[in-house]
Amino acid sequence: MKLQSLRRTALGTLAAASLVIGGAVSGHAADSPQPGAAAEPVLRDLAAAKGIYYGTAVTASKLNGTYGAVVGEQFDSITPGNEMKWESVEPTRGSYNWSGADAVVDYAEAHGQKVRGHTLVWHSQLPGWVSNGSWTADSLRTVMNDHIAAEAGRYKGRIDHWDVVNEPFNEDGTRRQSVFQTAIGDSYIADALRAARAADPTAKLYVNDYNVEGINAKSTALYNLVKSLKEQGVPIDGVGLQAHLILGQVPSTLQANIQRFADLGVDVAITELDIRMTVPPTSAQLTQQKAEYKAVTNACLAVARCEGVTVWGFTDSDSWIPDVFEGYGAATPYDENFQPKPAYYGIAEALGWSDGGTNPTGACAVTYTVQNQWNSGFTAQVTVKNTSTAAVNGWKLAWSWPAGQRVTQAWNATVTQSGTAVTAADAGYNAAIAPGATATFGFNGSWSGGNTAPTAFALNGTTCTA
Ligand code: 9MR
Repeated sequence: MKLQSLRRTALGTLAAASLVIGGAVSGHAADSPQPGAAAEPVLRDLAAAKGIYYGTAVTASKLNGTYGAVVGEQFDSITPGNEMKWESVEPTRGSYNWSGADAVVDYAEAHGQKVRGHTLVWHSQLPGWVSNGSWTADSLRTVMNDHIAAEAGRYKGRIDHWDVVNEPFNEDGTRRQSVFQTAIGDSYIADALRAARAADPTAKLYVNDYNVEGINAKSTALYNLVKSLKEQGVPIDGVGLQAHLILGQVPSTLQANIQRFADLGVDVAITELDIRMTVPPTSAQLTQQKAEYKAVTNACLAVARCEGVTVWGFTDSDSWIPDVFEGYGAATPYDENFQPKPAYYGIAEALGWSDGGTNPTGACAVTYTVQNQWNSGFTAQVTVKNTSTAAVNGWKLAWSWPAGQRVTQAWNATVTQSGTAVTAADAGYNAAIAPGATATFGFNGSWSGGNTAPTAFALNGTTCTA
């Protein structure tokens, strides 16, 4: 809360952002910004200046400490990851538990954020009394409408966007055979939208789905649904493209797809963006992920009716990916220690941020020297040279270990490691590197089996010559 009030002043924005970025790492000297240091980007402010929002899914119980501070600082929309789902709020018929959902809405209001309500009607995370009930069309429609009236009604006027219906389609564009589809039939979507409009007339009502980011059979089915709902006068305001993407597979038709929905007269949002990769990530993968986060953000910015982007968890420590896709992870813009990854800077760059001369061309050279090595440990020195013509003001140098080494102690930089991915951040007093100048830091590490040197380094998200 303190951070939030701080960020409302020009100086406060810089101070608070640095505090959050540095705050995860003990003793990061950048807690007080250095004179002349480039401001770390603040995604919510950058997004607002571009006319969109930038959001994240959150876990209500984590909204404190560094996690809560980053959410408040960086995002202007939040989506409860699980707390508004049917099984969470109405585990038995007519008896409600609003604690998690209330916490998210209260947090958003305290931090000047929008709320994306998620989700009213979905086949998954549905309590057994609904999914296993024996229903007629009328009896399930009543239950569904009552649920919508209770939940959307409780938060009336406080929710900006509702994912009213989630994931109604199969991959081939046929309707998913959920309990709602089988008991009520095709009309359940229109019924749900009408009930949501009645319960909360000011919330924008969305239908949300995955694998509908590019133009394909599923997104075309969604397109035809929206078209027909519009023709029938059913209240539908927007389409949510979840965007659970795989590195290297951002659909080339993303922008065209957003545009065709916009042309139907509805808004569009990217609602659950993450870009997963095999773990541990290499610095080349993280650099590619940066480009892909940037591309997705740019696709939204390119279409006037794209309202905003929500990442599905902002930190790798709060992502569903590792639990569901074995061998995959690193899908979000911050690492597990709340350190911004190159992806974060990719988003910021799409939103118009530039680091005011912080190595815009990525021209840098790194010398890595093992100075001393013993049976299980070693000491290394790293020198980063700014080979560009612009000053570097604040730096992070990333690399990944080829042989599973671990950094145990560092000097002249704050070093964090997640899996084999290492980030060395300037120590404050050495944040500025003039053109042609260098910064040097060192560390002790442990090794076993082999101690081969890293092959690639990236300075502030762009690759250096090694
Ligand atoms: O992030 C959610 C995770 O914590 C839950 O375990 C999971 C259960 O299905 O749901 C996740 O969120 C999903 C979202 O509600 C709808 N789109 C897919 C998301 C990832 O599974």
